[in-house]
Amino acid sequence: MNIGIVCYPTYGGSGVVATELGKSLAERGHRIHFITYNRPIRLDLFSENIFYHEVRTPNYPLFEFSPYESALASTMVEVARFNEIDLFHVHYAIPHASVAFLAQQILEGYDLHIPFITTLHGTDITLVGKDKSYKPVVRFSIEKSNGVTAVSDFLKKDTVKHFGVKQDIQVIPNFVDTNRFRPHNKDHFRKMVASQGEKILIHTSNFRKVKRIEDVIQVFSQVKDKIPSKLMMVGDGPERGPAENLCRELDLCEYITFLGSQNAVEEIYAIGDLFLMPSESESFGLSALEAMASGVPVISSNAGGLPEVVIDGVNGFTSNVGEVDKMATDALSLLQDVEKWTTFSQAARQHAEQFTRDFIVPMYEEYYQEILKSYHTRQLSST
Ligand code: GMT
Repeated sequence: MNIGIVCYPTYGGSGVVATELGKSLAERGHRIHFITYNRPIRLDLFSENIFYHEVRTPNYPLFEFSPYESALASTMVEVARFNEIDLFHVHYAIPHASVAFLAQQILEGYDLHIPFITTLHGTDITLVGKDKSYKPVVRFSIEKSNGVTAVSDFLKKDTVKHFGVKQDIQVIPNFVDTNRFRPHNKDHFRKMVASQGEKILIHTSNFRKVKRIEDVIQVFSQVKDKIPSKLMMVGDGPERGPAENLCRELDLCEYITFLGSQNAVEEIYAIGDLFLMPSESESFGLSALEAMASGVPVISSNAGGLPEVVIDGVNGFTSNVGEVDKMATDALSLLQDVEKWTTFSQAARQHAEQFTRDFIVPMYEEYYQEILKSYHTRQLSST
């Protein structure tokens, strides 16, 4: 199949999922055309089945904002016309779903009939999508999508509740490459980070308000008061500056390392003892899943779809948003009890195996076939 994938190429979870999906589909013999405004961050390999088309948004003094939507729709049209695209798969509804609809309409004029599938990832529904500045377009473009998937049951329910869409939304959870993310002994690296045998706590995100970075530091502060420990902060974003300030105020700089955005996150998870994710809202929590596949138990909030990934009292602990004291107590209960930690670590890996790439990617392939079939059947009956 020739598939056009549209996504944000940055460090956000939706771009990671889209890129990993495209890479897996290419390995399975499909020809994948990524259409993005930069090379996707995890698109780090050469493959005869992978093509990358950059969306260029030429500027003009009249534009306060470059018209990304028009440039993207035009690129999708060009890619479809000359590469025999069978289907578009767009990730993150805003603005990719409405742009896909526009591209589809333009392509009809060339007698090309190409369905598109929209994958909802989280903030496109739970945060940004609900804003009245975007809501009518988000609802319209979901309804116009030929297929819609959501990364968790929670997200599906939230979409139906807030947008009242009648469409059948297929839940296809996020996935992890369990060969790449796995528990392994990295003693030398561990000693570099924690030379005195300190426990290592990890947080990864795009440092947005919704991630509650302050809670990460407050939980760590309480843990560090009780046992020698270090915190590794991976990623970057608007909340990094305020987080670094808080570390200075709490006199914790010596114990916390801000690593910035990293590609080889599996190396970091492999030396972790706990992963912290106290998010205000989280449709799935892909980085929690990657940590779990590496055998790292998770301390998280119970927001959104997180309880579908982190099973409270089994492979980690969940708490209400903002319950910093409880999160710290739960963290200590694992870090101070080797036997309990080992049980949780094994359970984390086991649970992550249910979301393995080889199991989830075929679900997308089946869904593509289903949508192609129903779309073309409808096309035929309308002519
Ligand atoms: O806010 C982010 O974490 C980025 C955002 C994105 O779309 O790039 O992530 C969302 O999609 C991820 C992949 O499906 C999910 O794992 C994250 O839970 C989700 N983020 C939120 O819901 C806040």
